[in-house]
Amino acid sequence: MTQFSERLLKLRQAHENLLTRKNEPEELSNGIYTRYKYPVLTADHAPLEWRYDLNENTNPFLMERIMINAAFNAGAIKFDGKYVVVARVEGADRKSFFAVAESPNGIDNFKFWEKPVVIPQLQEPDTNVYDMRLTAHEDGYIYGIFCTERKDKSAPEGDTVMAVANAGIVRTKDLKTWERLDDLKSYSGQQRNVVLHPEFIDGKYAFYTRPQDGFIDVGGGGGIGFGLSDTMEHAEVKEEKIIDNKIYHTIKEVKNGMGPQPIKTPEGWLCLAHGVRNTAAGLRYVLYMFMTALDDPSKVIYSPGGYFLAPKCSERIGDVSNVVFSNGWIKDDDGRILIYYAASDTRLHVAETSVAQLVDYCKNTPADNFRSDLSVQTIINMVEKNLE
Ligand code: M1P
Repeated sequence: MTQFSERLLKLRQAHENLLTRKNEPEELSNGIYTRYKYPVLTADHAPLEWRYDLNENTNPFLMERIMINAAFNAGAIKFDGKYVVVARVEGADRKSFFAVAESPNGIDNFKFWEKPVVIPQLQEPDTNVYDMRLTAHEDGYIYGIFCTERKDKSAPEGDTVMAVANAGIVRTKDLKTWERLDDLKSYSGQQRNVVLHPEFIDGKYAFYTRPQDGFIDVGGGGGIGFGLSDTMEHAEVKEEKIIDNKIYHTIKEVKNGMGPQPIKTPEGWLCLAHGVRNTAAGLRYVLYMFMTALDDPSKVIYSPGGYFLAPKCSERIGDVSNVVFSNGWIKDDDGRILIYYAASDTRLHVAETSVAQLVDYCKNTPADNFRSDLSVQTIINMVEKNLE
C-alpha cells in the first residue's frame, strides 16, 4: 500500500467514524429542552471530496486543497421523512455558502449531500451569503430567505470593510434546484435575520424583518419587525411594524433578530429569536422565545423573561465566542421539536423538546420586570408558593 493510499484510508475511516457517531442526550436537563452531547455538524463533516484532490498524481501528499473553517447557523426542515438542514458552511477563504445535510433521526448521522447548493446570481452578485431560514409556505414552495452581503458602494476610498446586508430570496420544491427571486425591497436601511411566515396574512406574504442602520450596528433601527408583501417574485415590504423591540438592560439590549420560521400550535405561534447584549468581553448572543396570536402573528401574547438558551461549556468558544444562534428547528407530527442551534459561529448543535414544553415555557416563565428589586420579588413569590 502506498503512503497515499494508507493516508486516504485513515482519512476515510476517521470521517466515517465522525459521521456515524451516536449522539447522547444530557443526563439531567432543565426540563425545558434536552441538549445533546455532540455537535451534529462541524467543519470536519464536510465530504473529503470537497477538500482533497483525491488523485495521487496531482496530489501526491494528499494535502487538503480547500479548507473548511466552520459549519453552523442552519435552516431546517423535515423533507421526505428525513431531517434536513441547510447549513452555513464557511471556507478558509471566509466565504460562506449553503450545503444540505440530512439525518435519519435528526440528532446524529448527519451527512452532507454530494455538492454544495448553487445559488443563482442576480445582476449584482452576492459577496457573501449566510443564515438561510427555510419556510414551507402554504403556496406550495419551500422558500429560503438568507442574508446577502455586498460591499457598500458609498464606502470612502480605501475602506475595505463597509458592507450592505439585505435579504436574498430563493425557492425550491426539491431542495436541489433553487430559483432566485429579487432581493427583499424595504425602506428602513439594511436587513438581516429576515424570515418568511408560513401562511398568508390577509392574502399577502408576511415577513419578519430586522431593520438596521449599519452592517453590524442596528443603530436607531432594530427590533423584530413585521410587514406584508403582495408577491414573492418582487417582494416589497412598504411598512414594518416593530413587534418585539430591543430593551435597555435585557438580553436583547443591543439588538435582536427572529430565528427560524414560527411553529403553529393550538395556542399561538411559537417564536424563537436571538438577543444580543454587550459585555466587557464583547457581544453575547443568547436565544429567547415569545409567542404570538394565532389570528395575528404580529401580536405578542407571551413573552417569557430572560434567555431560553445561552452558550454553555465548549459552546462558548469558537470563531465568534459567546454566541448561540438558531435559524432552524423541526416539529415532528407527534409534537417533538428539534432545535438546531450553532455555537460561537463554529459548529451546529441540537436540543430536543416538544410543543407542550415550549408552550408551557412561554406561558409560565415569569416575564422580565426590568429591575433587580422586581426580579427578587419574582423569586420570593415562587418561594412562598412552594412553602404553602
Ligand atoms: O456573529 C454572531 C452572528 O452575527 C450576525 O447576527 P446579527 O445580525 O443578529 O448580529 C450574523 O452574522 C450571524 O450569522 C452570526 O452568527
